[in-house]
Amino acid sequence: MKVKMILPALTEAENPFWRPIKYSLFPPLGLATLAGYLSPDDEIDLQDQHVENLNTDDEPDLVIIQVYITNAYRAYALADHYRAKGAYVILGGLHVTSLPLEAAPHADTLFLGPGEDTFPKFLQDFKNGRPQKIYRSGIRTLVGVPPIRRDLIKRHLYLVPNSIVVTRGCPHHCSFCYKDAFFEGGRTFYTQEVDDALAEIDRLPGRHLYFLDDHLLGNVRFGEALFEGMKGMGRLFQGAATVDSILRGNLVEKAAEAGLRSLFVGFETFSPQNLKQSNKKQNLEKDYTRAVNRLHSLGIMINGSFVFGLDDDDKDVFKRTVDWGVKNSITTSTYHVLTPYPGTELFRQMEEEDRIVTRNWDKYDTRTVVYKTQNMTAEELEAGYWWAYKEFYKWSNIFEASMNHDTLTHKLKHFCYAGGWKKFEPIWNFLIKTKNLNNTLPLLEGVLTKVRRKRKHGHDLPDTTIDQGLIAAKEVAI
Ligand code: B12
Ligand code: SF4
Repeated sequence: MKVKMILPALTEAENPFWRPIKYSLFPPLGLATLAGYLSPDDEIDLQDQHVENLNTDDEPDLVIIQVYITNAYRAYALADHYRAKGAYVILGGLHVTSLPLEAAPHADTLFLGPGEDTFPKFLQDFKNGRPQKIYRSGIRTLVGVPPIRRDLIKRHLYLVPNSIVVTRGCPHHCSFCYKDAFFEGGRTFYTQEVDDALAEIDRLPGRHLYFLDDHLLGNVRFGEALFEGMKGMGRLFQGAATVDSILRGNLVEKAAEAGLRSLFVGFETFSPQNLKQSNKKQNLEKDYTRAVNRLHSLGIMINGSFVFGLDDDDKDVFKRTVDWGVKNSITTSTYHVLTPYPGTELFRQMEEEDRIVTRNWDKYDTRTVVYKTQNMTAEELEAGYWWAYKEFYKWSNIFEASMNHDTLTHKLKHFCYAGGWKKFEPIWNFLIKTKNLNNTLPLLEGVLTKVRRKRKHGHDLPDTTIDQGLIAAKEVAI
């Protein structure tokens, strides 16, 4: 059977907000996961519109499309195109799960929730000529899942080809998060078997890994076993976790020993009222600065996530948030305009209060205000969002944030990582155009490497070698 799998672009390349490097980071892991259930005899073409032009002149038997909110219209157009040609088209992913009635006219079959239980069932039914119109995920387990078909991923087109997820979902229930809607009808947080996760890690070439799990430190027992198993593997990795998991116990230390070098942390807001509004209980009364200091003492860089536009925010929130990030040496910041995704508790509340101002899903990109704001106008909120990005990534602020670290190498590492991510767009674009992006991986690995300086008075001095990064940089053939 000829199978086409497509991840339509989340933003069009013509869009002024298209940032090639951001969309060339990770391969389409969800689709490669599903491909594991197909037969080795199937002829599979997996295309990711973020990094390649789609070939739509082909004649597949089965078309599988992953639908996110901001690629929904592109996904539906592709689905219509292939259905008109007689292909059987199936749609799944976050947006289809939130709004199945919207997606239904564009699909032969819809999938709600994760695909590990429903997709193999569909394949069986499809083979028997009796596919159902809709499959709803109910069984939530990762036990016995087949290996991800990484052979279908065009590794050279990505900066971070080694993305991996070893858990699904999250133990928390923030009202703006997609998670509860997507995992409705079953467990909302579950993990792989540790041995399976370690085997998957072992299959990945090179040193660098990026865990895309919503909350890598969410299950302490699983985390402990995973990091114990990873010790001695020589890996460097990045991941995401909550403030409270950093402050609690010593799992984060174990992660650091296993190679954790940078962490995406959901700070989101400093206002207790906003945290309550978002049901983000896990951040309430937590000392953010202590969490930051703990990560820094372990040599872990921080990508802080912040949301603007919650009801307790006013016009000062932008400056306060940027100043705090610079003062606390946050390496990179990701700012979002609050976005009520359909299916979430936040969307339900806003709809009830008649605050949703547009249902054009292209605008649900966390850069655009799509609801009636309080305490500031939509224009002020968007302007503040852009100002925050510009301000945080000013050379002077990158410099100041770097200089707040204790050691010279920490300072340099911060400076290179933040500057490299935001200040060298033309170089990234050139590397992408010339298909050399993956060659810069040694540079990233160099910046993330942690080494031990010579023993002094019987203690290891943890340090990070920027030198290795610079040496690696020289080796990169541009
Ligand atoms: C990687 C990633 C990206 C990549 C792109 C996607 C990619 N290459 O896969 C990049 C970096 C570009 C990206 C960008 C953004 N992202 Co993003 N991203 C992710 C992330 C971290 C991992 C995705 C992943 O690989 N998951 C693991 C795989 C195994 O799961 P999966 O993809 O969901 O696939 C499974 C199911 O969905 C299902 N399935 C999916 N499709 C189909 C189809 C069929 C037919 C079937 C049967 C099943 C099926 O089966 C798969 C196996 O179970 C998720 C968080 C997460 N943990 O999922 C956020 C996430 C998807 N991103 C999110 C957001 C908010 C964004 C941004 C808006 C952030 C920002 N402020 O810039 C931008 C988008 C910009 C824009 N214009 O829209 C939100 C989405 C919220 C929502 N309701 O849509 C998420 C959920 C993060 C979060 N916790 O809020 N992102
Ligand atoms: S902690 Fe993060 S992933 Fe978990 S529910 Fe909240 S926003 Fe979603």
